[in-house]
Parts: sequence; C-alpha cells; structure tokens
Amino acid sequence: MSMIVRRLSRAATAGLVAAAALTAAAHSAEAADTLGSAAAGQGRYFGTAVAASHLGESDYAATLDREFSSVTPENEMKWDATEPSRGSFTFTSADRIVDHAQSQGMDVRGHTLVWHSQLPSWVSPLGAQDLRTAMNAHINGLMGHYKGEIHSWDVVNEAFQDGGSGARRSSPFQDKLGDGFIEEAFRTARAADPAAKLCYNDYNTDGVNAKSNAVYDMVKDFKSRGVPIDCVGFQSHFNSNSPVPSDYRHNLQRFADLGVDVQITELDIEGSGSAQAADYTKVVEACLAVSRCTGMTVWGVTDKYSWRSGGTPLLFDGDYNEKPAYGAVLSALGGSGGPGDPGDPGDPGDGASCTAMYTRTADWSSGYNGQVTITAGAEPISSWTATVTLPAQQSVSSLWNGTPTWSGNVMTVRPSWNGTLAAGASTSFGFTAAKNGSDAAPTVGTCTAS
Ligand code: 9MR
Repeated sequence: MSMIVRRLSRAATAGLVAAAALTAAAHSAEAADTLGSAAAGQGRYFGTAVAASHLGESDYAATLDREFSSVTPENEMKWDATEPSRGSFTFTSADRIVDHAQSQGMDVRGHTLVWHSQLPSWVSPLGAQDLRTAMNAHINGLMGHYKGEIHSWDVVNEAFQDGGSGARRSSPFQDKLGDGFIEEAFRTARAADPAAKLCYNDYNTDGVNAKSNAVYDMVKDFKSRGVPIDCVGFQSHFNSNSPVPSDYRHNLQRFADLGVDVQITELDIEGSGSAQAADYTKVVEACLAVSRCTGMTVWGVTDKYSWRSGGTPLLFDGDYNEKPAYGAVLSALGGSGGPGDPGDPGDPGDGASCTAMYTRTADWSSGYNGQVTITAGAEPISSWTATVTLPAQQSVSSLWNGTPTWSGNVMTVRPSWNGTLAAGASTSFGFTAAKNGSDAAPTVGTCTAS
C-alpha cells in the first residue's frame, strides 16, 4: 500500500522535477570544464555510482553535482535493499538518490533487478513457479515505482560464469528456471516501463573472450527473436590482473553492430599517476569511437569510498582532489585540459598536477581578503592555472602573487613569479573582494598544472 502512495506522489511531483532539471541543465551549460558538460559535448553522459549515505557530506555532494550528469545507486536499488521481505518494498534510500539526481538534472541508471548476489534470504528456497512469480513481482514493484524516471535499467546482472566456458552462472534463477529466466525478465521489464532502456550488465566481458562471446550470442539471439533488449553494460573493473583489453573498442563495436546501445557501467581502474590516467584515456577514447556507446559511469566519486579503496581506482582522491586520471578523462572528452592546455597528461610535463584550496584570511563588513593555496602533486610543476568563481554581486579590487584574467564573474589566475613548484610544494595568491551585499564564499574550480 505504501508503495502505491509513493508511486502516485512521484508522478505528481514530476512537473516540479522537470522545472528543477531545466534550471540545473542551464547552470551546467555554463561550465565547460566538467566531466558531465564535456561528455554532453560528445553526445554522451558521464555518470557515477552514488551511495545515499554520503549525500549529506558537502564535498561529496558538491563534487557529484559539479561533475556528473548521471547517477547509479551503488546498492540502494538491489533486491535486498528494496524487497527485504516478500511483497514489502522499501524505497527510502533509493528515493533519496533519485530525488537528488532529479534536482540536479541528472539521469538515473537503475541497478539492478535480477542478480544472484545481494538477494534476501527468502528468495533462494522458493520453488520454480513461486520463484518465477517473485521475480516478476520484484521487477514490477521496482520499475512501477520509478516508472518514467529511469534512463536505463540493468535488468539482469552477471548471469554468466567466469572462466573459459561461457556457461551460465549457477543461481536460484538459472538453476530453477533455466536459460529462459533472462528472456522472461526482459519481457516483464519492457511491459513495466516501456520508456526505460533495458540492459544486460556484466564484468570480464570487456574484451573478446569466452564470456563476452556467450553474452554476444545471447544478445544476437534476443535481437533475432524480438526479445526486448536495448543495451549491454560493460562494467569495466580494471587492475593489473585484469587490464584494459587491447580489443576493448572492437568488442564494444561488435555488440553495437547487433543493434544495441553499449554503456560503460562501473568503470574503475586501480593505480595512480600517469599510468592510471593513460588507461582511463583508452577507455574514454574507445567509447567515443563507437557511436552507440552512449555513456560512461565510474563506480564511485572518491577513492575513499570505492569498493576497492586500497587500489585508488577513481578520478578524485580521498580529499576530492582531481587526480591525473581526471584531467585525462576531461581531456579525452574534449573538455578544457585538452591537448595543449596546462595539465593535459598527454603533453610534455605528463603527470603534472596541482590542487587549489581557498581560505578567507580577513573579513570586514564591506569586504574580505581571500587566499588560494596552490599545491603541486606528485611531480614538480612549472606553471599552474586556477579558477575562482565569485558570487555575482562581489568584485575584486586587488590581487597579489598571481595574474588574473576575467570572464564574467570567473577569475582565471596564473602565476606572476611563482609558477615553479617542487613536488608537493605550495604557493598562494591573495585578493581583496568587495561584498556588495553578498557574504558568500567564492568557488575554487579546477587547478591545472604543466
Ligand atoms: O560497490 C558495491 C559494493 O558496495 C557492495 O558491497 C557490493 C556487494 O556485492 O557490490 C558492489 O557493486 C557491484 C555491482 O553491484 C555489480 N558489479 C560489481 C560491483 C563491485 O563489486
């Protein structure tokens, strides 16, 4: 019953949500130097996995809202989270993510409807007929609640076995319902929300191998028989044991040639520095080379909350600083930081990076002094560029230890005498601003280095 009430209220607020999305889209169009806006320039989305429990952390939310145009709930839409006991749905955490995404004009990927893992304990003991009923009811419950609000759903996740056989993975669904459970899940999903793209999602299918061949054969069969499938997700969890395959682009393309979209759904690459950046570049370039590769999602915002946090596989470090991999992705997407721009990892000075941190050092009723500290990353740098966006009313009367250029209320600052920094060393520039009625803090954006 509570599910039905909530479903109606989601639909009733759709008009408000659409208005908020427009505002957010207009806002992000101004920022040409974020992952989401750069990807949009290539006709793609750039998303991240999100955990509802971190949305209250201001740096987490600020990074998410600034950089990403799509979200995937990392755990909140899984079966154990949404239907912990049969027929009783809870959407509180998932709704929090969807509401947040909509308020920022972001798309939502639904993850995931039918998966052998994170299943509540009541599912496995069911007999075949009962399991079929429960599977379809679960799909209908989730997709009905979010009808019209999900860009793509991972309808079935990880149904094929690892290793060289290309066989189906043992699971309650496979073992009791046989191969046909996947087809049935997709047919139920299409009827539940005809507007959502329906994806099959898996890992270790990123290059051509026995497992990806088996998925390929299934998708080909589905297309030939009219089973509704729109997309294939390639999770793309990479590390030294499982590197970015050399035939990654070719593999994406052969699936696209079957008449489905392809999406990179859970990207992370363990490592650091320029080597990690180069691997990220390969992935982004592969997606951009395949016209039906409609978007990319990294599996988390910051290394500190990654499921593989020890491997530092993401684009922002634990303090939300942009890593070299961030610059590489932005550059590959054609954003600022591209070839020839300071800080581009493909240029000489590869690996150069910096961070910028703002503090207010003096304050009086009509004005304040701000200071931005620039710190070089793991390699020495010979120059840096930092952007500071001021609240619209404020104006800067003087600036020292830096050279500003202006575009509207965005101040881009380069060194005056203090461009050269040893690895890890810092310098700072300062400025005096008139408040003109606004006491808000300026926003410091990307720091790039060469
Ligand atoms: O990142 C998720 C982690 O927080 C969970 O503990 C884990 C539980 O299985 O699932 C992780 O996400 C997985 C995703 O849902 C499916 N593909 C593999 C992901 C990484 O394990």
